[in-house]
Amino acid sequence: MEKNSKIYVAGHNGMVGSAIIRNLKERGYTNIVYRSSKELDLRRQIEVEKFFEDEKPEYVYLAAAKVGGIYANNTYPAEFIYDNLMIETNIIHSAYKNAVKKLLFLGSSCIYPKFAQQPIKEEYLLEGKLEETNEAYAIAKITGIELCKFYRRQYGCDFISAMPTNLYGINDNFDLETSHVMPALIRKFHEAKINNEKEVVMWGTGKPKREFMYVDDLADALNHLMLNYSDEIHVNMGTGEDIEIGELGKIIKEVVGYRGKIVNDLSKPDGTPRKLLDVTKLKDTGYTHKVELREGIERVYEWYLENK
Ligand code: GFB
Repeated sequence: MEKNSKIYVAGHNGMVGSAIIRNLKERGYTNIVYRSSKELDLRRQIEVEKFFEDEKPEYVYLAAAKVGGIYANNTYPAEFIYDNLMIETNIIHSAYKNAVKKLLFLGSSCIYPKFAQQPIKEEYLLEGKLEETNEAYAIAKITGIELCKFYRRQYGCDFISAMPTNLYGINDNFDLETSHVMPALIRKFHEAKINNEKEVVMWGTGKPKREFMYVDDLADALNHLMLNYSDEIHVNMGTGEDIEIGELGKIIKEVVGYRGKIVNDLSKPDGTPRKLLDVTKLKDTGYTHKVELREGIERVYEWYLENK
């Protein structure tokens, strides 16, 4: 990938897409194209085909997706499977048709079986039943991996896939219904502090464990992969460390400076008990994460205060 190669970042307004663009610019890439979802509806084949024919990007980052936390995944499964399947299929097929030199597809650690052995190696894909709350999203993301694999096998396309763990960072979605746990808790603790509320409600038992990666670390790792990896097996992206959700709540509470109580809403689902990724493959390419959890939370809270 040359500094003036034409690079298309699909999903540039999202948390991940915007971090990829920041990292590409830091690395000196100058020819980046993108379209907002208003300008280009990636679910519409005809629009995607026209975009690729007109723009002829050489490199593609497929970071566009319908994403959300446990409640959104569980409540809108038809939207999660339809939108993601259409986006992936349209972009991957158009990338093949227009001779894209390399494409990087982004999935999620929820593709693995609910009770996968920990830490989860890439090879454990499709070895067991999925977690029910995000089955629709997981099926769509597994299909994306398989599309890249089979386009590589049949047509020789250099399409690779990365499976990030739970991500957090600036430009996240802070809507309490559709967001992931990290932005939800930052907002809840902050609002409780400002309004002198006695307690903050956390969903579920607080016992599930999650691994969190700061989005700028992910973006750096993705660009590292784009330059150093070419194979049909997808690559796990994470830090190799996880934490109980209850413990995460305590750290966010401290960072925000909230002094009240935490209570658990047991009517809300826990989701998968644990999904710690085995990141040996990523480390073997020479990459390790830089931002530790507490520092990352402090950065996001600072950003939230300035941008909420
Ligand atoms: O981040 P989260 O929504 O997604 O929830 P998943 C993680 C854990 O935090 C769950 C708990 O056990 C939640 O019950 N939690 C506690 C909360 N309080 C809250 C809260 O206020 N809001 C939220 N959202 N959670 C998603 C998948 O799973 O993660 C997606 O549904 C995707 O498909 C994504 O894989 C990375 O980690 O459970």
